[in-house]
Amino acid sequence: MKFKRNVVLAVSIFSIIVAGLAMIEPAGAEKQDSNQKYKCDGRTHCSQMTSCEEAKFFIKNCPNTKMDGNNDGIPCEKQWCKQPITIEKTISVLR
Ligand SMILES: [Ca+2]
Repeated sequence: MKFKRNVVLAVSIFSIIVAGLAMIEPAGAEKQDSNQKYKCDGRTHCSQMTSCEEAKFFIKNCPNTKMDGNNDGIPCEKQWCKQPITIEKTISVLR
């Protein structure tokens, strides 16, 4: 009788551990998802982007993007990834 009770106890402890692990795992998966901020969803144009970062992700990872016309690796220079027209340059012109 006593032995059986121990088995029951062991089984319930085991299932608590399993349940615990099951709870941990989705949390880990969620973390991975948040690393992957963007995903290819068929958008190809700068006007459909919301940031330079997003546009960069798309030209790197997604097919058929039309956001880097001059192929310099920087998408959407006009809308999102504005080249910093440096203050230094402006100053040197003023000088
Ligand atoms: Ca470009």
